[in-house]
Amino acid sequence: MMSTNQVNYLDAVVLGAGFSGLYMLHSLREAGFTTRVYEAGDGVGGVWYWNRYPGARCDIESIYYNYSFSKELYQEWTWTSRFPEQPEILRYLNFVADKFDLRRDIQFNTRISAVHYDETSNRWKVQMNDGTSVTAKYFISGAGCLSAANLPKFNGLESFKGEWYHTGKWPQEKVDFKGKRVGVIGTGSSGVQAIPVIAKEADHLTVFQRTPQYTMPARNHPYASEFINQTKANFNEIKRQMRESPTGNGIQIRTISALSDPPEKRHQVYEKAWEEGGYALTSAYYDLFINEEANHTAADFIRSKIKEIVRNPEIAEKLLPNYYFGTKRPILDTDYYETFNRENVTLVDVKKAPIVEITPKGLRTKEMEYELDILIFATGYDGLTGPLFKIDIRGKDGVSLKEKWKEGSMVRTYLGLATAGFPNFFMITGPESPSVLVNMPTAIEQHVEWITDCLDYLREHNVEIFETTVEAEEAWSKHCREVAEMTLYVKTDSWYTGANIAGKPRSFLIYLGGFDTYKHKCNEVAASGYNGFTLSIKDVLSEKGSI
Ligand code: NA7
Repeated sequence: MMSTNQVNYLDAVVLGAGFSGLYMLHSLREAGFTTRVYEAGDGVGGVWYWNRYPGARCDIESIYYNYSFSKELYQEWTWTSRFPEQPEILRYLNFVADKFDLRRDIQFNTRISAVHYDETSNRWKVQMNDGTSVTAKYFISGAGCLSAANLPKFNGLESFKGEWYHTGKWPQEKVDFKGKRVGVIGTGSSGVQAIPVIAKEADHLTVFQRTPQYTMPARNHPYASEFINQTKANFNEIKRQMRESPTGNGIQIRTISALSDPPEKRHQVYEKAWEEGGYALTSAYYDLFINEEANHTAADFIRSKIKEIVRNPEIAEKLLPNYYFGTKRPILDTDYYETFNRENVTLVDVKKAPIVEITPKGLRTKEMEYELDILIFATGYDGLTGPLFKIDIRGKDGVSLKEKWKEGSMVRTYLGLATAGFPNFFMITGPESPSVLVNMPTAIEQHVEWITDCLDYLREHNVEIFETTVEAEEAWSKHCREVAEMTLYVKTDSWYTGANIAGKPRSFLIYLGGFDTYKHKCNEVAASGYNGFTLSIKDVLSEKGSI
């Protein structure tokens, strides 16, 4: 049941009812904080509520892509297959909401539009789009990393007579492709997942590809009941793998270099990984994303697979990627390259002949016009900072987060959890935390638990204002950039670097030092009594250590 009763004051306001918001609510409520979640959608799920496009599924194995905080929950829920589809993940999150009776403290259909810090009362004033507002001591963002859809500016879109959709804002009703001429712009994870499914149903599918991608077979399969039983019996070990590994998802990265194996042996390793499916190939050698030569070996292998699978050599050629493998998110697919062997699928290279405009009848590139009934934008997201910038968040002196982080790509956070000038504000999986490059539910649980422990500490020590210092965030941001510079990730334009959004300053906003290392650092900070933060009791500002 949806909660609508108006409240005036809360200990904590949480934005969003996805993986982050649901656990944050549960955790804070258990710790005795009055908490409410505000959610724009009419149900729980966050990114899994909005991403309903055909073929949408997770690229992390389901037995790891879930919460590990409750053994009972893990025993009660049963995944049906290796890589869960969107409806199943959404059912899981609804199950969680019901099990922990979360809905009574979630206000749906309510978008938070502005959040302003009032320095006289040391409280956040949270403004909703329906005109109501609430005051809270803490503001916690569970906005996620990929929730601000990117719809690039295409001239003439408003003139299009057909239907059009963005994969990140898919309608609840089924979109019928039967007998239709469909166009898909974009071949990232969303496009690659949707294309094979739509191709089977549509009369004709035209794929507008700007950058060919590396994608690997997911090899999804239903789980046998013995496997599920064994997994549930091994809960403690699964939890340990999630919470204590560099990736947070049980994937073991082999500790040898791709260059230490002779070519035939390496080929066998890659073949085996290709057959195993999932991210086995990305973890075949430890240096694939830090050594150019090592990277080339994996890239060459995938290119050879594309040429093997795609029968028409001209089409295969167009599908060959030529950036560093893995530096745009590596994709898992089901029959993606095979789809280009179908008679009803056309691949258009829009790097060679760019899109000029959307017309009433379809889409015109520099070369020709394509007539379409349905146009799908699989054009991605304004990642990491985009979800936060959708809200007018203002800290001390009325400075907005957007203003603070705008100048010369000056995103600065301490541990991706907090930013100076914004007291009592926490970001779950914020910029400069490991977030999207580890298993998201694991990253989320770690942040939620750290924040809950922190609030508990602040309550116990009568702390009114908790704020990171400029020095701490400068040092952390510098460290993040230095780690990123040691990798190949920074050499490619991608949503990781912000390069996919026109005018967005380029910087790498994900901590690449590994989840285990990161968690250790966060724990150290907490154990020190929050080194790097200023804690103020009532009106007396005191550096850490003086409380
Ligand atoms: P992505 O991975 O950002 O992919 C977006 C795709 O759209 C990509 O192929 C882009 O080409 C293409 N694109 C974007 N703008 C344009 C324009 N103007 N013209 C033509 N093509 C364009 O988003 P996804 O939704 O697929 O995946 C996002 C994440 O969700 C994914 O990484 C997983 O973590 C889950 P480009 O490569 O920029 O040339």
